[in-house]
Amino acid sequence: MKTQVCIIGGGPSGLLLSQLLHLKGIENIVLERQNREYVLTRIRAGVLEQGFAELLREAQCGERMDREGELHHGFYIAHDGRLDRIDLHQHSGGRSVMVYGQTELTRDLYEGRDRLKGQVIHNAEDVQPHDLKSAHPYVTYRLGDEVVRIDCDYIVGADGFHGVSRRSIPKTVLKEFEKIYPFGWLGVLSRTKPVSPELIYARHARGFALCSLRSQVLSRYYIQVPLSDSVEQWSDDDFWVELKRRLPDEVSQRLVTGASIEKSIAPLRSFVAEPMRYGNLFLAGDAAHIVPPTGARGLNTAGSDIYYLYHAMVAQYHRGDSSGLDLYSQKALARAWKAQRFSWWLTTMLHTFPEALEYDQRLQDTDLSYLFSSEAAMRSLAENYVGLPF
Ligand code: RFL
Ligand code: PHB
Repeated sequence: MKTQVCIIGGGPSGLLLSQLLHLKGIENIVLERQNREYVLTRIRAGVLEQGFAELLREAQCGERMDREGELHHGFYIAHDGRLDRIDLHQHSGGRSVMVYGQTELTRDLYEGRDRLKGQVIHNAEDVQPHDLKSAHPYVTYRLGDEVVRIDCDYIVGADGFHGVSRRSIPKTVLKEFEKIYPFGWLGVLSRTKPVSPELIYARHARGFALCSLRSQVLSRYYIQVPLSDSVEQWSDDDFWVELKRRLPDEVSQRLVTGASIEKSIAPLRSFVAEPMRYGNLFLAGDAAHIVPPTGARGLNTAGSDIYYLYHAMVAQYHRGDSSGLDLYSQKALARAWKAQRFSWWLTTMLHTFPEALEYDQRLQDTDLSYLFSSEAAMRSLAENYVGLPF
């Protein structure tokens, strides 16, 4: 087979790029290891920045998001038994975020691909990029007993943190930066009315908690747990009891509990791989960088990679201008590192660290009290949370 751009990974990054390129007449094929149902059962992100939402609209996949998603102008930080609100709208010059689940937007992107008759190949096994440094790279994969080869101009590695793309860059070229946190998030999805119309990030001596939502009838809650915990150890009842303990009384008293419809633990990790281009392979999204979910940056940073890559490829194919592709790694990394900094800062301020010095705890207290005493600090938080410009 032959195409212009071969995209490895049919998660949100790969699908969004595929859809955008297709709309500009650039041929592409997406190779996804899993089947569609599997991809659509992963419950992940919930908060989209405006730039991401605009990109979805440009991809002609934003209609349901605009109908069913919720615009949020602020969120709360709970600490010391009280609730303080961050007014995103006020502190970011009128911007806001969209609460719309990653599962839903991935479904919308698949429907977009179907509508345009885009090529998404599921159950592609042993996907392998080849000849990355040549002008004629290619990708091989296996479907059952058949090995297929796709010749292309460019390969995009949008295959997430555990994908094959990053691993095909020689170790002598790739530099990896990593920070592993000594805890994870236990997440529960439940068909209950959310405890608050806006998100609540809670700092508590027993550990961090987050009250989020997917809609006014679907709640998403998280609590910080030790890395040694397993999901099986946590009954629904145990989860609700622990969550309530970490919330101010006024919130826990109105918390509606119910059966979990999904429960999972995600370890918290920061990771960046540099460079994001090797020859004619371009990494995008979680394949190149991941953040702890505290700042809601992961999917949004994947979105900014796609924005840069999409515009760079259009410039290359439509005008023969390769400057965007040449600058891709530099531009995408500059923004990704800012997301790293923000996620690290928010994670550090709001979580309980097992071996923390009393000194560190005092600094956390001071960080919070400074935040709520300073317009400038709140502006900085809001600016990062709604998304830095592309
Ligand atoms: P994905 O979603 O991991 O998709 C990669 C796809 O590639 C496929 N794949 C392969 N295909 C072919 N061959 C191979 N060898 C392959 N290896 C892998 C996989 O099957 C998969 O379908 O990466 P992508 O597209 O870059 O998207 C990134 C986002 O998924 C991620 O950044 C976010 O979910 C992070 N995140 C959040 N981000 C936000 O912006 N806002 C949030 O509120 C937010 N909350 C979260 C989150 C992530 C979480 N977890 C579980 C890590 C909350 C949580 C709990
Ligand atoms: C979520 O709803 O899953 C969510 C929201 C905000 C975050 C992380 C996760 O910071």
